[in-house]
Amino acid sequence: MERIYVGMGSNLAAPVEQLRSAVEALAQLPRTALVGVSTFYQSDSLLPGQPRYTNAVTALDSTLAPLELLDALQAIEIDQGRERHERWGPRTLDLDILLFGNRLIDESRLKVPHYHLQARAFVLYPLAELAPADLQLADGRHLHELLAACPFVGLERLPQT
Ligand code: A4P
Ligand code: MG
Repeated sequence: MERIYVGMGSNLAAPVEQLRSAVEALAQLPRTALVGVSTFYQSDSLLPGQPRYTNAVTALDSTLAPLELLDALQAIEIDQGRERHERWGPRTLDLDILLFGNRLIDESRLKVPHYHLQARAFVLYPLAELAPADLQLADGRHLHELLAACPFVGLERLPQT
C-alpha cells in the first residue's frame, strides 16, 4: 500500500462540479482508498486568455502500480469529457500524479514527482493540507522548503460546501 497524492485541475464546464465528480470517481478506484481531499482553490491560468482554474489535491492509499493508476486517471479524464487538443489548453479535467509513495519514476509516460510541483502554489498549498509537515520527496526536497520558496499569491481558497 502506498500513499499517493493526485492533483486535480479544471477550467471548463463548471470546474467545481468537475472536481467533485473526479473525487467520486477516485473513491471508486479498485484496490484504492480515498483518504483525503484538500480545500478547492481558484487561480488565474498560467497561460493568458484562459478561464480561471479550480485546483485541489487528493490523497489515496493504493496497491495499483504507477502505470495502472495513470491509466485509471486518464480514463476518468476521458469520462469527464476531456479532449486533448493543445498542450496546456483549457480542460474539463486534468489529473496529475504528484507523488507516489517514495518513488522516483522516470518513464516516457510518467514522471514522478510531477515536474512542475515546486513552481505551483495551486499544487503545493493544497498538498500541504494533506501531507505530513515534514514530508520529504523522493528526490530529497522537503515540502516545507518548496512552500517557503513559493508564496501564496493569486490563490483564492473556496469556502467548503
Ligand atoms: N505524464 C507524465 N508524468 C505525469 C504525471 N506525474 N501525472 C504524462 C500525470 N501525467 C503525467 O499530460 C500529458 C502527458 O503527461 C500524459 O499523457 C502523461 O503520460 P496531459 O494531461 O495530457 O497534458 P497537459 O495537462 O496539457 O500538459 P501538462 O504539462 O500536464 O500541463 P499541466 O502541467 O497540467 O499544466 N493554471 C492554473 N491556475 N491551474 C492549473 O491547473 N494547469 C495547466 C496545465 C496550465 N495552467 C494552469 C493549470
Ligand atoms: Mg496533466
